[in-house]
Amino acid sequence: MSDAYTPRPEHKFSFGLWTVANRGRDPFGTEVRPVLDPVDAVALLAEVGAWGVNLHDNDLVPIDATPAERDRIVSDFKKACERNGIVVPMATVSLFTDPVFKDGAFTANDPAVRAYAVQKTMRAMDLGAELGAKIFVLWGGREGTETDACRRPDDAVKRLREAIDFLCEYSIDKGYGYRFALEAKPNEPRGDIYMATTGNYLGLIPTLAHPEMVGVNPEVAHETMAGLNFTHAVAQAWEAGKLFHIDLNDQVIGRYDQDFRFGAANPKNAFFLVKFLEDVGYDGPRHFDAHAYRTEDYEGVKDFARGCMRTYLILKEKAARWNADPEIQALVKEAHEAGQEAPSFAKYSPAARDAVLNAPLDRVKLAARGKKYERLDQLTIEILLGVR
Ligand code: GLT
Ligand code: MN
Ligand code: MN
Repeated sequence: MSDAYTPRPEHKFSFGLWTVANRGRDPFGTEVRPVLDPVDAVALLAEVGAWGVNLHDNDLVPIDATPAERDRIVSDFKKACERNGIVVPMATVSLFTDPVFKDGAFTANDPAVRAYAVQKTMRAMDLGAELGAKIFVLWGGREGTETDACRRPDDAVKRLREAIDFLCEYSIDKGYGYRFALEAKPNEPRGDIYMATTGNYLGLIPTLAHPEMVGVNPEVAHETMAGLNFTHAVAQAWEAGKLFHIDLNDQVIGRYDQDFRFGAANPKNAFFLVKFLEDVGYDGPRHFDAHAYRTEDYEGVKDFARGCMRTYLILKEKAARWNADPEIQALVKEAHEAGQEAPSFAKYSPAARDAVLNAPLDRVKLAARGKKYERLDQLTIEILLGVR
């Protein structure tokens, strides 16, 4: 049965191979689900109604595969995508799993490790291009430290820049047309990761050789782990024209990296996020970088994947309801109205300067005005709880 909450291709819902094929291993326990072959993961995604699948190089091709094995695996996977009507919008590279990256990848102290990381990324870019990906995510999970005795942190920034600049040139050289999306995280698996927040990357990007090719891939859980407001980070990225991709999931502040189903932990935050993305018309993939609870079998994994998309669509409908609610809109309008005659400072001129300097603004009267945000927030909650 299809309803307003049924996922459709135009919603651009995607999942990583590593998300639905996640086997539930954690630092204290082994895998609880059997291996899910990438071909079967594609079929599962089609069954639940997803649009796209994303992958790390080694989610699909084992790190020690021969060229012949690689070609066979890639060809089988391409056929599975075609058969199931699933696209590959984004590709990425694992620069964190193999022991070679224990001291970092692009920022490692050993120049041969850094070169290997760049080489591995170039090959992952070849793979992604072969599958049709136009977005390339770089998540520097190992680019950090347990002890800052190991290197100067500003050297790490320089090494990161050098690698990204080289990879941009490779994309241009090969005509791949990639847009790189950099993903921040404050910690885990390293004690501290250099690029801890989306804001760190927004500061790095203008210093790159090809800033126009590089944006960000903010993740709900990562910004939340840092105790930050995710929607604010997304909004700044959007306003800077840098929201190239997004990782949707959920997370409780102060916990380990939970990667919960979208909206599972904090539906109110998820609501403001969905409302923002829909209000501004973000048209990139809505990628779920999350995984099912360790209690689940593969039927539960389908419940998890369906739940991510359904919650997004429910919140999208709630956002439309919020935007159409006359009482809410009247409160929003009132909150933006000037409390007194307000001179404009949108553009500097001698006249504007004098108007601002001489305006008889009464701060005590302005401060006395209530903003009615209690009422506004309660109405929001009532929409979310389904009584409005
Ligand atoms: C890993 C990480 C994610 C990143 C993925 C891309 S892999 O699962 O936890 O946040 O987006 O490398
Ligand atoms: Mn992620
Ligand atoms: Mn995560």
